Amino acid sequence: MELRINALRRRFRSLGIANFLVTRPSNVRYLCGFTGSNGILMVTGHDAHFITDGRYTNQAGEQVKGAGLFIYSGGASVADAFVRELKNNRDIRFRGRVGVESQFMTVEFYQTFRRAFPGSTPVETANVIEELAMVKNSGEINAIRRAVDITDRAFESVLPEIKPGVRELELSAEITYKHKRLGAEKDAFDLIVASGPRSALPHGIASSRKIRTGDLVTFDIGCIVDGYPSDMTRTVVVGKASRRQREIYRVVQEAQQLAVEGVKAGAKCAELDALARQHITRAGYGEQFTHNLGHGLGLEVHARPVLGRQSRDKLKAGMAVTVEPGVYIEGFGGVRIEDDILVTEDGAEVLNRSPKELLEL
Ligand SMILES: [Mn+2]
Repeated sequence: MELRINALRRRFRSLGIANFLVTRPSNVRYLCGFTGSNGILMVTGHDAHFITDGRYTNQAGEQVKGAGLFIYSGGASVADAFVRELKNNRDIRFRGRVGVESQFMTVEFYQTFRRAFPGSTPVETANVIEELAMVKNSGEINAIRRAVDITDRAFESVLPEIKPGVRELELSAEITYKHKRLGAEKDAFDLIVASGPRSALPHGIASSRKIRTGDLVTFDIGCIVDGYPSDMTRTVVVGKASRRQREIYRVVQEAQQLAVEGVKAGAKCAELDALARQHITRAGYGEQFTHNLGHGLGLEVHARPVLGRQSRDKLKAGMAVTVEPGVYIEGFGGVRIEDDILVTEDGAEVLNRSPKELLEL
């Protein structure tokens, strides 16, 4: 944790910032280890201070590393408590420009801070910690590997259950159950099980729709181990695939493979997106690939780097990313295939083992 706080300090100093106020929960966790829902971290030029409320006294004592601990009680907001602590506590010395996470600080907090410290200037920043967190250490990579393995096994175990008459929610419940039985903390997000025409919804969270013969069914599933996610998508056909289903599946699978083969340290994320997108566009489905190619995996499921057309990110060894092209045709259905991939010095390691050939169940 000290290493991470030091890295942040070097980074914000290079931006001409004297202190940094961390309000995004996953960034607080990344820097000091706290997993609760209410807590903020102030990193100054020479130390760090964590503040949370009385519900988390024990938890913060056990988890927080590398920062002084302040617990407040009563109904005050964390912003009020924080300002009070800064003003009253002589151990905390801070002055000058304070970096804030502009996407993750409430207006209330911002205003409270400005009123309390009119001489201090909040500096709006974005993605400072998210960029420090892109390259994973071995512990983080291990957690991702375990999450991916659990999701692979959960998917394998649900395959025999995919039959006409079964509801999407029953299948997602089975996967959730398997995730937890196999050692995950929880699902990484609301699981997507999207069948028939619903498979054309890129984020079709499982519904009460019953599976029918001839349906495409998209599973976008993932779990959390030690805070880190898996995130995998597979699309299957119930019964025999039609020519059109087969054709779309082939295009998406080829596009996915092209992009996966391009993953290596130094690759430009925008160019990886282009590899897949050009293939899909040549096949006539470019307009139906309506999202980015993929994203980094971290304490947030959708983390940096961004694998998309506008991205300026470049891959480095130790990053974990998804590659997940899709084609979605309204009223007909859609196909998406997604793997989790570890970027290595000389290429990439696809972590998922689930089959990618078209499964006709
Ligand atoms: Mn994903």
